[in-house]
Amino acid sequence: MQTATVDQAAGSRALAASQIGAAVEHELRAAQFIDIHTHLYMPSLGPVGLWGIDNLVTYHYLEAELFRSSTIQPAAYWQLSQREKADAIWKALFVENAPVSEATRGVIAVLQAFGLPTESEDLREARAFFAAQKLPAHIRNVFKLAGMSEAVMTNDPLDPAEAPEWLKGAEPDPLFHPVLRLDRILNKWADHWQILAGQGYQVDAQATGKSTAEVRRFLADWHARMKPVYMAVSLPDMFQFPEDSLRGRMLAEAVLPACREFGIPLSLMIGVRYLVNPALKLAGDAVGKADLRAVEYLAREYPENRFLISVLSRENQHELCVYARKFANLMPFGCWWFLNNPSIVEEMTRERLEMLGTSFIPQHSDARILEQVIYKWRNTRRTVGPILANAYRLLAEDGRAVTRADIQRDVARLFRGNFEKFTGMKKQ
Ligand code: FIX
Ligand code: ZN
Repeated sequence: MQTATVDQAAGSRALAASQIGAAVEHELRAAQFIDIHTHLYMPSLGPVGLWGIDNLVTYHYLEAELFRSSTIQPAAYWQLSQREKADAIWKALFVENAPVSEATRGVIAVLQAFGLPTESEDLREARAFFAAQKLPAHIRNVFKLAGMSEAVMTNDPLDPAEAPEWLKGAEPDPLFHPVLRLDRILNKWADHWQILAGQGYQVDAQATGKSTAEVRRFLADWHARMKPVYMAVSLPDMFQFPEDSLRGRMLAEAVLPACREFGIPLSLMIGVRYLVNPALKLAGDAVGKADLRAVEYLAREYPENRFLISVLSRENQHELCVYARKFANLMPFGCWWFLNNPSIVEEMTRERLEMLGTSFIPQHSDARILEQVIYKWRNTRRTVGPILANAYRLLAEDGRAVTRADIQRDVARLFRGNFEKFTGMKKQ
């Protein structure tokens, strides 16, 4: 019989309680994660992808924080060039104040990762460094620093900047997975139905007649073009389903059947209160507690569909865990947006582990700028590590030996396997 390698022997040996923390840290660091929801783009989609220091510093999270620490008003800010915006944010949030918020500290972590100064009065040196980077090699380096193998994109077939790149025939990229994003159809039909009509789909303003069938044909055409790993939509806190509305009919008659036909999940990100402060533009959205009975109905009445679910309100998290215990076709994922702070990530990850074991997806980065994945995944490992270690220590205390092989398998399931199986990227 083939003798077990030293690794296998070591991996199958019971860990002492004092060894568990370091073992978890090691396995989290060694694992290559899949980042299951980002706003990053493969380079073959052209200049839509954001990267570099000026984009990092003008991230909408930081724009919101700027207006609390500077006298500049949004109207005046939006008149500035991007460099002037970045200089204003750097001065207010990084020079005049300590960058202790999650999003400001993240920029510091990125600068540190590239060996750049983190206490400069200006961005001159950082700008020179990023200007010297060649994107494809830079992407590979950033993913390596972040400990991730692939990023899942957000691809909008009605985005005037992105859609033409797909129609030209954007080259697939093994580091990126497409997602068919549906917000303009499901939430902004009035502003977009004429684009579909202009492309030959027989749709109208009220989505009557053949409209939902034609939207399904539109989805089929873009599924063939993009080959998305799932379809996705962001939904308001007031989202209801079933609902006698245009969105309700589009979901029931076009989107859900299409996802079943193509064997891919539908990602529902629920709980946004859009533009509560329109003056802040992309930074103007807020959060509202949703009625998750819509998720309950979808999971129960559409058992052939699979749903990736992320909810934005901290108050919805526990009930989402309960629903995930009732319905295996629900996959809770991530600590989304205003939740992606260690104090809340800790609470959410602990309750998910306690109620779901390792059958959920702990995190996604939601990165909009390439280099953000470096700090967002460093923070996830930093926060989730001790929580996982505690769970294993309790298990050992209660009588079941924990091995490094256990930890390696569980980390792979949490940060890759659950997603690969739920989307069908990897057969069950
Ligand atoms: O709908 C979404 O994909 C949200 O994540 C974004 O719209 C949001 O602005 C964001 O980037 C949050 O992190
Ligand atoms: Zn997002």
